[in-house]
Amino acid sequence: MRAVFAVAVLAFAACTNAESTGLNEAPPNTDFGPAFEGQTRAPEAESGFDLEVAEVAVGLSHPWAIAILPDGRLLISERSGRLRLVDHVGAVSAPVEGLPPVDARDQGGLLDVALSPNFASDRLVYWSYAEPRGGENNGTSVARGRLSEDATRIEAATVIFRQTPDWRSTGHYGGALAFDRDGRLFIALGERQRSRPRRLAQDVSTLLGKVVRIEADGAVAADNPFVGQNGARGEIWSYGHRNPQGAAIHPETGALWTIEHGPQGGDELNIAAPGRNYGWPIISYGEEYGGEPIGQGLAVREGMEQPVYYWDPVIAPGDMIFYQGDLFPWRGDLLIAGLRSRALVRLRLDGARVVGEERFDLGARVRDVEQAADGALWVVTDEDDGRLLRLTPRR
Ligand SMILES: [Ca+2]
Repeated sequence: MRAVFAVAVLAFAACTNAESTGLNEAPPNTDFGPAFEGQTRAPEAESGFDLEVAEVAVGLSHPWAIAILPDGRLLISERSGRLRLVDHVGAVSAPVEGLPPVDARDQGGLLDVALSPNFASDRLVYWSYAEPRGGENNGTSVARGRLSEDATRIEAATVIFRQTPDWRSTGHYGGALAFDRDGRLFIALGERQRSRPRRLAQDVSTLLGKVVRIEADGAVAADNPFVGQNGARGEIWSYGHRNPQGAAIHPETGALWTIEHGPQGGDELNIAAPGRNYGWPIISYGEEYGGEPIGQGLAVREGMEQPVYYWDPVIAPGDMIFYQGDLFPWRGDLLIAGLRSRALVRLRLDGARVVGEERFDLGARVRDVEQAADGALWVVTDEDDGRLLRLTPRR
């Protein structure tokens, strides 16, 4: 079955080449130095090959996320609010029915999609989205529902989580979803971009600029760090985040790694540990878009966590995975969808340290990356005429 899949894709798809390019040598926007060696600008890690890029599907409207079904078909969210099923030859389905309305303006819409860890038996699909909350207000919400046997509709869609407070903003929703090994769901949440709500990333009585952790049915996970603390929300796992659109569970440690957009400079890779403060908007390796400092212009403060790695200039990260296949010689590496960098970004890791970086130029904003069962990579491009690409090593 898998071999047929590969042959069919190669027979139907137009193939091009994506080169391994050098790193961005442009000067940083800020004068900050790293807090430890290797925290930024790791040496280039050259794989020694380019990527074969097969264009498997086109015509997707700003696709955001890919979830791979057990049979190899793909569920793909479009920011405009539609969920599509894409089959093994790239045929795109009519929109899957049964999703609640989304507020599809600017950065908002239908965002991440994740399958239940028990999907083979419960067929539950989880998705994050910008939920209209009345007037011009909205907020990031997560719903789940059962994918019908014929995969044409979501049955019994239920909202299991709502970020509060609502805000009148169309930016910084975050939205990344990741199930931990115990079947609990992490949701990474942005701080809604405007100057007032962004300060609330430091306020644990709100859910702006947080990573939260809930049971699969939406209940607060009882062992969360702020459970039982007066004035704090029990959903919170970690805080001080800006706009995290990527999350992945480390395959060996089980820890949650997140990646978030910085301002001008200051994209961050973090290991999100329970109860910890990741600093935004008190510390950052970036600056305001006009060049002014963020707050007091600090990158380090006691009691606030340092990123594992940061970028200045930014790559603008979408989602990411830890590569676990054999098709590429990259087992354990982090593969990151690069939006502004228009690249697949690879980080070579040594434990919790980044020891090398490589970029493959895909010539378009890359929103999501997933690993197929055969080790090939699926990516989607954030375009009006968004594309589903299958990447393999070109040797
Ligand atoms: Ca931070």
